[in-house]
Amino acid sequence: MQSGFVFCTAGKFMINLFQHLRDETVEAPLVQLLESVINASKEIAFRVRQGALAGVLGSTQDENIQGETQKHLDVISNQLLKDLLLACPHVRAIASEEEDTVVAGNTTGEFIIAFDPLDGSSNIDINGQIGTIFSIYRAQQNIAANDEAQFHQQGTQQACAGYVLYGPSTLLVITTGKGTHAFTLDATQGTFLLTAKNIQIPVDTKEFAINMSNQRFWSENMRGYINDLVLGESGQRGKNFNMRWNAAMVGDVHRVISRGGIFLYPSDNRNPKQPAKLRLLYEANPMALLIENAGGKAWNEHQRILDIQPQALHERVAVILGSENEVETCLKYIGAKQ
Ligand code: AFP
Repeated sequence: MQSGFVFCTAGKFMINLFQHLRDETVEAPLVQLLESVINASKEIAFRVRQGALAGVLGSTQDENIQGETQKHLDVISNQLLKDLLLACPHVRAIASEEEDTVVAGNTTGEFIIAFDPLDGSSNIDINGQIGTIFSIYRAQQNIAANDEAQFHQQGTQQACAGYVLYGPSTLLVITTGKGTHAFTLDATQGTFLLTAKNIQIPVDTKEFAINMSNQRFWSENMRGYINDLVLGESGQRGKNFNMRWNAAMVGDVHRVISRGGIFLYPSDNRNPKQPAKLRLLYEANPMALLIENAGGKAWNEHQRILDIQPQALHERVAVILGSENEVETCLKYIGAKQ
């Protein structure tokens, strides 16, 4: 393990991730598990930076269990995380967007981890934002390592959640329950350095993120809410809103965490078998914990995301998260009882 303070390229002494985790008195097994996630993400970041030179662009011939075509980088990222996590003695089981079922690890491991190895796959080939999202829970003693019931824990039980955003710089945003913090990868030293401590999301916003092309499939109430945002000063909201959409939750949530906003992926009636798009275990729950620990709010259309009792490994939920007052306004429009 490296020493806690690093002289970074900007010429300042900064706290590295592992010193920060020691300051937060995070237990050693969890720190070791996080080291595996970090090592995998640094490998992924390197390949992302190399792009076509690393031969990581393009699609495979395969589909994952969700019926989505896998990209080479999805498969590579999943394999890197899987190999490093299964080699960690503290991991009892893993669940991944790219794995049909739970993969058992060490039967005495204290933790389980769910992850989306490469969120925003459609951005890979256009050099856009992509990321890795993860969610860590304590393993349940009376349940077998390969039993998916290990993962049927509410989001409130997460011991740690985070994402690594592979953008112009590589960022780790993480919470172990004591605030949400951001670390920037100093590529010259291979070290994540603390660059934003105790992030606080503004309670109000004038920015929203939603895939507008789906509006004909939303509920009437959701259409009404978005319509009033679009009407701006001329509508009943009385202020103008701006719209942004990255098509990678990790990029959109990072913007919300950085400067406020509301991010929505509502339920829709495009496909009766799939009333929502985002996955509870490795997209909605970790993002909800990061958002709440930064002072924001994260709901589906009926309840707090972190209170949802998971029923299945790859289940999907509607997501409305971000600046507290705006999320509450949206929930009023759609008739959610808060
Ligand atoms: P992948 O996990 O398959 O890369 O999908 C990304 C995603 O689940 C999420 O990150 C985005 O918010 C959303 O899909 C984008 O969906 P649209 O295709 O509707 O823009």
